[in-house]
Amino acid sequence: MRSPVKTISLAVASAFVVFGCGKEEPPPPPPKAEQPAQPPKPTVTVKIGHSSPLTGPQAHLGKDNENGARLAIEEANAKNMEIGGAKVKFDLLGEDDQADPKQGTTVAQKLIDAKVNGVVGHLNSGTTIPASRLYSDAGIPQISPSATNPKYTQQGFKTAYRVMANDEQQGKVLGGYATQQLAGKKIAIIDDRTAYGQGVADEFEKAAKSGGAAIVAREFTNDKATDFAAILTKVKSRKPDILMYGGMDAQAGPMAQQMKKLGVKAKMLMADGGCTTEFHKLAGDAAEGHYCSLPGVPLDKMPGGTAFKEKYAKRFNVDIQLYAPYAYDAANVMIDAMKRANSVEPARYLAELPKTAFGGVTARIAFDEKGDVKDGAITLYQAKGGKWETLETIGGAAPAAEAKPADAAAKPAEAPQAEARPADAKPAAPAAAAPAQPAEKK
Ligand code: ABU
Repeated sequence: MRSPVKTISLAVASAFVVFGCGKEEPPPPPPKAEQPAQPPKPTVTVKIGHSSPLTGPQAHLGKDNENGARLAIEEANAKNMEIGGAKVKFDLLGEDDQADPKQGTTVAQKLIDAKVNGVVGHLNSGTTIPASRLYSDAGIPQISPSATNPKYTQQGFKTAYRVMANDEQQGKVLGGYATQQLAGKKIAIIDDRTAYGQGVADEFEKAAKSGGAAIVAREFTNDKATDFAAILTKVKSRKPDILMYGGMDAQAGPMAQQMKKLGVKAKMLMADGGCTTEFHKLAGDAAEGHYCSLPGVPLDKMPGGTAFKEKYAKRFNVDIQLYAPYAYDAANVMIDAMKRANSVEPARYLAELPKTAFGGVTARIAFDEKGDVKDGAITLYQAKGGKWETLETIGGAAPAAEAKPADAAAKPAEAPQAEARPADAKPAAPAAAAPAQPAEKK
């Protein structure tokens, strides 16, 4: 018979063997149910159309625009974005419209047939305006980086946007500068009869007249011309103190040279089309002392501006010509709207464009009810020692700290925010009013 003490000791000992010494593992958990393999996320190709002159006298500008848009797209692709639950790969479809209105509509139809999700372009007002009707009919959002004729956004198309101040604003600033700061009394005007050249010259003329100047000559040429002797001889006989040219650098450069040769003493004033490094190349030392205006604040005064300049030069092995930063901003604004809409479908992300509040390298970009950039600044430059030297910036958006995005969701996650206007910027009166509500396209 077993003694009770022995029995208890055995029980304790066996309990120690089973649980106490830890040598025996607890039973393994039941096997997990097999996880179903996740199907790979689909990749959607998003086609962004781009159109500019890639041949002819403005090819250097057209390539510059295309490069700006390409850089934005390459950067977006490097981020491996997902939109609407799919991986997206952006593809740039670049077309040559030769700065020709007819070719502009041919190219627009080609891009529509290719089922682009949006268009960055065109470069010229003369191509952008007729193409905009086709994009509108097809419901494809279009953001022009550089077309400045007011008509583009005055047609009532919900699809038409631009990121550059228009010629009404620019002509007014140039006209005011000519009559006030430069005290111009007798002004000659030449334009190239394009939608941009004639349009900006008309706006300048109105402003110069209301500033008290007399228009002593109004002549015109075309955007392929290189010989201006006849019109400059006529202009010289009227003894203007200022000659305003509405047109592009390919004409402005040789015109400046011929002015010097013929002894036309007037100071030349141009809007953005002449505000290029190419103008200096073409005009040589005849460029000295002339003026130009360019929408936006100087790139090196904008957050991300200098970095953009360096990235651009490294990627393309050339310096920025003129509108590349605007094309970069236009493409980024489009991608930003797709992200906020969580859709690359034109109809879906188009609804987000009016709510844009994007810190670009050229400006803090928000749109008014027509699709024009709000509070667009204009900067004036003078040719000195072979380059454009900044004089002053007029107008411009309020600093980001004050300018709230239209809504929280509209705030871009990755883009730099414009933090400050350059020190020499003069805010236009309405600039203090930060955009509070998204502008509904009318
Ligand atoms: N912004 C001047 C050049 C482009 C245009 O034709 O409007």
